[in-house]
Amino acid sequence: MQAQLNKILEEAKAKLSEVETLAQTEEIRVKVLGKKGQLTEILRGMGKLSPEERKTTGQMANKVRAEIEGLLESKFAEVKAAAKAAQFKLEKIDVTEPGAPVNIGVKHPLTITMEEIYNVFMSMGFSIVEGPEVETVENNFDALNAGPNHPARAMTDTFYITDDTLLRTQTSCVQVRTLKKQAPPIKVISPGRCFRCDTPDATHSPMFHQIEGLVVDEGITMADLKGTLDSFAKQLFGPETRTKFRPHHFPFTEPSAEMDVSCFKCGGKGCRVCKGSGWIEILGCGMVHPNVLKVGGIDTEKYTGFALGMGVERVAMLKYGVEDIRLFYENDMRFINQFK
Ligand code: 2U9
Repeated sequence: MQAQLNKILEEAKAKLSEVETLAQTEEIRVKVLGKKGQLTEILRGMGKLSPEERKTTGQMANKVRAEIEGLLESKFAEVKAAAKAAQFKLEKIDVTEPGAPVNIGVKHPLTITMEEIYNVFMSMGFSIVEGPEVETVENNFDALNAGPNHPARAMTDTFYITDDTLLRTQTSCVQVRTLKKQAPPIKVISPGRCFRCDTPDATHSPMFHQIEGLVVDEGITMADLKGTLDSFAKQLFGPETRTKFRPHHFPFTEPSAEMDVSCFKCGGKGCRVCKGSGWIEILGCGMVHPNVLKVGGIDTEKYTGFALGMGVERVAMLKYGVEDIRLFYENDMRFINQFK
């Protein structure tokens, strides 16, 4: 029996020197010290021995058990430490490593242009109003003095949704809504997307952006219109900018005009941007037609107003020298990143 005990001890020592994992170490513990383990079996069989033999074998068995328990304890500690070290190695984070670059993105050139225009008007006391892109024929045409025979109402020019609803062709309908619900004084700009049945080319797009302005109060005259728009042009294109107003026609304003600015590229001498004329057409404007004011229930004897409208793409194309409107809608980062 003592020889058996020695064999168990030697075997346990040999095996424990080879194992590397927690599971293998546990396997040895169960094989030697478990309920049906080699040493447990021996201790159980000791009842059959003589008292003398039981004493010496018992002492030796206890010594062997203590030694194996000690070996197991240090092996468990060793494999646990090795497992932890391996895990640390695997999960190691180099806090000194530079972070992955974050792509922050840039503002779209149309957004940049719109924000510049907002800032100028806001500095002059205008507030920004927005409205739906799907509008009534009434708000988009009738209220703006564009009668049933106005050419813009043709199916070929406007995207109709039903007989009474359409995709707005200009943002004037937002100001019509303002006129209907707000009493003067009114001083607003309305930016947003507009839609017209145009075949896309370098200067046309079926979807484009407008910013329109409307001022209604007592005693508003053409002088207010000219002063406001001249100041707008100087703030947007530089203090040397000169303006000129040419007569025009719009159904919603009377009188109406188009405003040209002196070319911000050549200062008026004539260049490629202004096509040699020294002037660039920038917006339309006029004194609000009394028929339009009446839609909002406004007393046209007491109140007058002026309005203006401009295409944002046109302003951005001129300012940045963009030669094809379609570039704005392609989301090509090589184009958009140039406006950082
Ligand atoms: C109300 C009354 C009048 C808005 C105006 C223009 C002149 C104009 C065009 C510029 C280029 C549209 O984008 S474009 O094609 N617009 O010239 N717009 S006055 O007049 C209004 C608006 C609302 C109630």
